[in-house]
Amino acid sequence: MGSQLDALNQWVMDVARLTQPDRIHWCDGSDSEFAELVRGMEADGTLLPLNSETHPESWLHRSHPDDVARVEHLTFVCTSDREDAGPNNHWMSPSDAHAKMDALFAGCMRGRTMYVIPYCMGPIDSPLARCGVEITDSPYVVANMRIMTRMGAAALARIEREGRFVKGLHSIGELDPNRRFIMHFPEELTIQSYGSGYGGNALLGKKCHALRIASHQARNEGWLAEHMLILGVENPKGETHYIAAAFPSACGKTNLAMLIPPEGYRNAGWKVWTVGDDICWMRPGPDGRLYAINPEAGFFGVAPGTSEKSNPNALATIQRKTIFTNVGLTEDGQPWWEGLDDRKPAFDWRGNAYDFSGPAAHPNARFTVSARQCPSWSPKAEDAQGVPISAIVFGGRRASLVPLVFEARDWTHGVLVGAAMGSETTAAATGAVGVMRRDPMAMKPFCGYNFADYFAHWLSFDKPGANLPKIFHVNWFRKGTDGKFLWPGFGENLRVLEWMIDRVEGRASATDTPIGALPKADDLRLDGVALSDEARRVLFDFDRPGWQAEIDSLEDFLAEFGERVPDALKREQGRIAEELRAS
Ligand code: SAT
Ligand code: MN
Repeated sequence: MGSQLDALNQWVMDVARLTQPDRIHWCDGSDSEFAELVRGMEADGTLLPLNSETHPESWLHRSHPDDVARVEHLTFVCTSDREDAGPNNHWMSPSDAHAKMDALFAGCMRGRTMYVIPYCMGPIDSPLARCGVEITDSPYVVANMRIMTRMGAAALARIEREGRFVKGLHSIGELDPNRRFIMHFPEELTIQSYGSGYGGNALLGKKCHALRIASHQARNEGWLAEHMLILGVENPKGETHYIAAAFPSACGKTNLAMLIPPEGYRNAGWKVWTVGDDICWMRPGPDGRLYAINPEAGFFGVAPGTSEKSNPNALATIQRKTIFTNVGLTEDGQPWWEGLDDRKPAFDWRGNAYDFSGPAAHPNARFTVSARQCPSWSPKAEDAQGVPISAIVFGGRRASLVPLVFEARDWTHGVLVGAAMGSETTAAATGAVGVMRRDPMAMKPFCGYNFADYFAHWLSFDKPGANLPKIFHVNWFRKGTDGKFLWPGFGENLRVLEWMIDRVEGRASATDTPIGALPKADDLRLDGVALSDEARRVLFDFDRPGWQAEIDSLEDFLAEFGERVPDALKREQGRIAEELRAS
């Protein structure tokens, strides 16, 4: 024994030789270690303690103003064959990338402490969980990783047992956008990230490991690593269905995962349980169903827009022991963001006196908090075997064309529906906001290999013995002629989930169309929802000419991935195009 830890020790020593830290600290994940880290960060201003009466054990972190979101143009997948990364990724050869990163990392930790963070993605005893080690010079990253992952001694013990772990090396460097790269080496199970302290770039267990590297591992090992929330819907009979849903960043995954049923449903005994709000790892179980775990232990949620109305569970969750990043501040030291309430903040996210000229919180301001603090946290979220998934949902922000909900006719069609996902961009990544782009399965920024191979991998789950979930598509963001959202969203989304579960159970009606099975307004339980005539019409409408154009543009999109696109997917696209023309 010990040889695996020897490999880890050797790597840590190699990194130390390259980066030249003053000190090395192995993180054990203890409370006292966390307290010590926080003391240091309070002393140097990295963390500002918030009002301890309203927000005990909570802090504000103000990032560098140029370091507030993921940087997709600086994020690379470095496979030996460029084709394996695919047109969906920026690519660099592993040798070029290593040379570039070695030069950046050389001596970068001088005067700093190097932290070694063993972590486990998923319940520590779960066969679906996977381990990693992140080396970083940022105590802010350590504190966040402690909340977001199972970090410390137990993870180290599992690594010693298993041997295999993902190696992540991170330095904030100079926080210079011109010296910033997020590199992935899937063939080496390695991540190297330099020059950013922002969540998706720096908390390497999250998007870098649990999606980009894990998607590659999942393909080799026969499972799925997805950008999906997981929730349980419990009906008055006490039966719970679990649903996994993929939406692009900042499109309401956290809100849906923590949904509070409308009053009538609550009184009747409906409950929604949160299993995860961002990432889902799924694999087929012995009964052929897909079983899912949430590899994370916390939420890194978008603060702006979170309110008593939009997400009371999130608000309750972040009342204590929370790290806020880039929110505004009230006079008495409480965190504040647009959409929270009508108080006026005293300081903006940069720490300047608030002058009402723009938003006080950065639009991508975040909270980091342990999932266990969430009132709707599912007892099943810690289950080593995961939860069985009854339905998979795809969705995006689409102001027009796409109806509130429809159901794919089978798995292959569902994979095409996922591949066709489009959404307007958000502040979660740098770049223009509100531009429509294709974001297959909400994985455009996160799939660690060629999308064509990824689609083939999805299709491969449809085999004898499989008992796969039904696949649906939703659009909460359809707008009316007045430019306002037609669907009230939030808790009312449960009505759509109820229809899906009834479809799974064979109880609900829908009309077959070329794009899938579409409910009429009367097929959903809409009692008490104030919907305009326009909403009742448009949300359940199938716009044939609009869909013809959409499906034609899908053909062009698939063609971008060339010969590797599975024939079954092209045939499915062709079938729909044909049906749209014919009827
Ligand atoms: O990538 S993050 O984890 O920072 C959040 C997101 O964009 O989904
Ligand atoms: Mn996300």
